Amino acid sequence: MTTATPVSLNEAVLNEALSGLTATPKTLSPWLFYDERGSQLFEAITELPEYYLTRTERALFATHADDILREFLTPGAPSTQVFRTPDPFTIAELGAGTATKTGLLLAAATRLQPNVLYQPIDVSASALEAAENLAATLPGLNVQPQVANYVTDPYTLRHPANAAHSNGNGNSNGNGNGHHPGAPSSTTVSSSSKVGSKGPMGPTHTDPTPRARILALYIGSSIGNFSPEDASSILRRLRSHLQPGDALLLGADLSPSSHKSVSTILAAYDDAAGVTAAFNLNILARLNRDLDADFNLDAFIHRARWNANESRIEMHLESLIPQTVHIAGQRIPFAQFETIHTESSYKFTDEALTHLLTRAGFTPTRTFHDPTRSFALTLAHTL
Ligand code: AVJ
Repeated sequence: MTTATPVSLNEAVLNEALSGLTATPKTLSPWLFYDERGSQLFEAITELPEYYLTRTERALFATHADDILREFLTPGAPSTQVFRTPDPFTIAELGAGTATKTGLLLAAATRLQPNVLYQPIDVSASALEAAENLAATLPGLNVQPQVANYVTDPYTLRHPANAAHSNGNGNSNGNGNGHHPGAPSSTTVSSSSKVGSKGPMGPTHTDPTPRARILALYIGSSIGNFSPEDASSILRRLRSHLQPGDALLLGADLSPSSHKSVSTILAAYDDAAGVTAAFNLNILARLNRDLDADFNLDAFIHRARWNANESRIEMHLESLIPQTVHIAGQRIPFAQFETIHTESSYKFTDEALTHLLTRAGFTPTRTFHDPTRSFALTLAHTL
């Protein structure tokens, strides 16, 4: 339940600030954005007219929740078939936060299977409380949160017990309420059950033993904050927790195209109301608060740039004047126009996503796009 690093949070903030600000060029890591104030500002960003990412991804869940689950459980099955599954399954989520978008998928999951385990993983315990409240609104959903940083801490993904097996008639019998997916079910079905090769479960489901599986969610374009190398290692690490038949749903923001201009993307990181500027500057306010640093917030300005070579938005804080800042007895000199690089948000082509997933040991099976091809939810199986 705790992070693996013994250092206190403030010590981690100090280490990050000193190493980033004494480097050339100066950087600060995006995790520093998310203190209490920063988390509030990020929530406000997701509601901005310019910030299309959250709203677009939510719409994809609203439209395709059933399609996503069908494709996960029965790859290639036609969407016209009535869809029920007797197999208990887990939905795990890296960086779940408050899990507002995930609610749409969880609601669909509990409609087709009374035995769903939801495992949100997040570094913020308070965010996980909100995720846990989903359990209250969705009967039959078992929530097992884990406080962990999925980049640096160990985490576990649990398969529900394979023995648990309802009668395949879906959730109408109500036996799922409060049922623990990890516990064996009282109803078992013989190996001659209809869950075979011809039924609505599709041709791939030939094993007479129900298989409890994991669908891992890594959504919200969180992957975009990491360099290609780090993104690969996060996905490879996730892959090592999964078995054949499990799958990953990756949510990623897409590169500029004929459907989507660079200026649309830039506006999402430089909104008219200045909320993103406040979010970016809050990183300096945080260093003042937590480390007693003396940044003059009026002497820095928010900058968002499109880096075409790297296919990423970069956020910087630019020093308007030559100045010296003090942190924990250290002098940090700034030249006029010098910047601190605070965040990269990578944007992906479908090909880049396929490449990234394939290198990490996943096989993309289906991608869900919004009509403007701004955002992608890619379902990838493990083989
Ligand atoms: C939370 C990483 C997906 O990169 O779009 C929003 C963070 N930064 N506005 C993103 C963010 C500036 C966001 N992610």
